[in-house]
Amino acid sequence: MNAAVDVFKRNDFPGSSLDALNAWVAEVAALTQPDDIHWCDGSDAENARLTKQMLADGTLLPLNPETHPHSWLHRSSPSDVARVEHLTFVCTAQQEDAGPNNHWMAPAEAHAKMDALFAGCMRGRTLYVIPYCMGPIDSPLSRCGVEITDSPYVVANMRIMTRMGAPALARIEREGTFVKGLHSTGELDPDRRFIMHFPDELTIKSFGSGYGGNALLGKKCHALRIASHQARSEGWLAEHMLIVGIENPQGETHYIAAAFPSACGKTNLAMLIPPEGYRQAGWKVWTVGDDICWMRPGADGRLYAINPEAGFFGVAPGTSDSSNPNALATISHHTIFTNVAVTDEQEPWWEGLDSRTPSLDWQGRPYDAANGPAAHPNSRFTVSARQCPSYSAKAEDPQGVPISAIVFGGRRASLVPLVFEARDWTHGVLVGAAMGSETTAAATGAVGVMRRDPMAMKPFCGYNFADYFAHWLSFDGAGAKLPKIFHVNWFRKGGDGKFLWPGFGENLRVLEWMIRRVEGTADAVDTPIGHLPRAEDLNLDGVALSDEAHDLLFGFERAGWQAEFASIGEYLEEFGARTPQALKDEQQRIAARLAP
Ligand code: GTP
Ligand code: SPV
Ligand code: MN
Repeated sequence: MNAAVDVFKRNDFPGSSLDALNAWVAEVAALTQPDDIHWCDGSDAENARLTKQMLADGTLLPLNPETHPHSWLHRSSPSDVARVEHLTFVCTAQQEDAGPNNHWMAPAEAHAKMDALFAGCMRGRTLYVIPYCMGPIDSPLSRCGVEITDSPYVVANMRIMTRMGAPALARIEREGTFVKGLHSTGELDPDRRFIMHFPDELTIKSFGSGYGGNALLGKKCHALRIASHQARSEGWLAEHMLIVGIENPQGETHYIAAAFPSACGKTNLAMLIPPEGYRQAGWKVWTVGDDICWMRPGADGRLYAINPEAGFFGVAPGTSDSSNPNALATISHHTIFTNVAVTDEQEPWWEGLDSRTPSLDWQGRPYDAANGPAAHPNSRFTVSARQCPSYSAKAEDPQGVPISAIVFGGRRASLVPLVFEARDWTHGVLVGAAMGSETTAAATGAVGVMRRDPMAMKPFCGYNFADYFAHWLSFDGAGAKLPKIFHVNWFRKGGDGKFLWPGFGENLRVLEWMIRRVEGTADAVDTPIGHLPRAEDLNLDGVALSDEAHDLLFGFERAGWQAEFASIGEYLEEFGARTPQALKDEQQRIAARLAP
């Protein structure tokens, strides 16, 4: 057993949560039979040791140290490259509490199934104990967890993505509660792979995958599925949202939280660089978070948000000096790349980066266009948020940032205009609940299929969506000063199949309109689906839009929306009597207004 065990084993605090932690570690070790146990302290020395070991055994491959210092490439198993929604379960006592939006298994059955997989699985391996904190260490909004894993790659990623190690352990000792996450890569066999959540026990068991959201348990498993469940009973929200601060030339900053489904633009919007004219005028953009947002009402009635993560696990393809220069600067050193291609000069490469041709594809084969893209479409970078040039000092503020606007959005090739504003909170919750988007490579399965993805939480809500919608509605109480709610669509296509809106940095033009709506200084037209800007209500200086683009981005298509609202009504029915009446009423009110 590792000497570090004794450093942290604190049996001299009987009844403290470290007692519970020690007992759990001992129980897991008895089940999984590791050769060694290592308690992670999060130190540089520990990270250097693990990196050396992973470089020696091929888990990590070196990249060009001149162009990408302290950066490594990891190639995952080709059958383990994305989240697996069909193998992800929420195990509540009653199936109805998980809802039709989740796969469900009875807790006893799920534990038995998982414990059989975990039995003896760490023989010949080291068991790593990773204490971590989601959110700033000293924030009342933060929550701690401990992940046990046999993957050093997971340790290295969790060190970047969370506040990991000794300070988290100290908070766990103080607080007495933590989320238990047990993970093993197993044999990486898709037929022996499950991601199980036990929200009532604050427990996660994940077996058979080493990839992203399946294996870095602080992220989707803890900070969304378990946390959403906790948030419901404790009166807050755990959301799949970026948080960005927009500073106007007067030096005032509005914070915006935006929920887009996986691979639909959160990282990009969180780091956007203002268009030239905006930069000259003095606009600035501050990144608080790119994937997850925990919010709760403050004493003044406003919603305050923290980013529970400390790093970015971002999509590589499409990241370039023109689309997202901040991301490119962020990942120029101390970055782990997963499933990207490499050039002759050992530099990481992906589609959309530049015009070079890579030498090896994501599987390490000589690049051949006949094999498909060089980088996997869901290839990613893991990097500390502190390396981001636009990282906001407020991201470390224990109180969080006040949210002025909430934005929902998806990939919609047709119908949905560039932006519209909900009339009030209830309408906004319906806009979120009715969100639709085309599926992406972030999860295994078909790509480009339109599905409902309420609040971008379809794969991540740890309980019945009907109860989740009711929870959202419940924030509209006495004294609440809630953000305005908007919907955007950066992905509307024209007759030629091309995107009509330039997107990326130009999205600031839409955010400015939202902020001016919040301040009461911008116009809009009332339509049945909400308040729509006319093209002249946005600053479009320097943007060349065709007549078709004008019509489709700012237009309202009554017939199409009638069909959309019929489909939204059917969707709400899927949750039966549990769907909040206020939401059904709102859907019917709008459907009636849409009637010819
Ligand atoms: P997850 O990390 O999976 O949750 O994804 P995300 O929501 O952070 O998405 P991300 O910002 O990484 O963008 C995903 C893909 O969408 C990339 O290929 C981007 O280039 C592309 N994208 C992002 N923003 C825009 C935009 O404004 N317009 C267009 N056309 N594409 C965009
Ligand atoms: C997503 O799919 O929404 C991600 C990547 O952010 S993962 O961590 O794999 O969930
Ligand atoms: Mn995500």
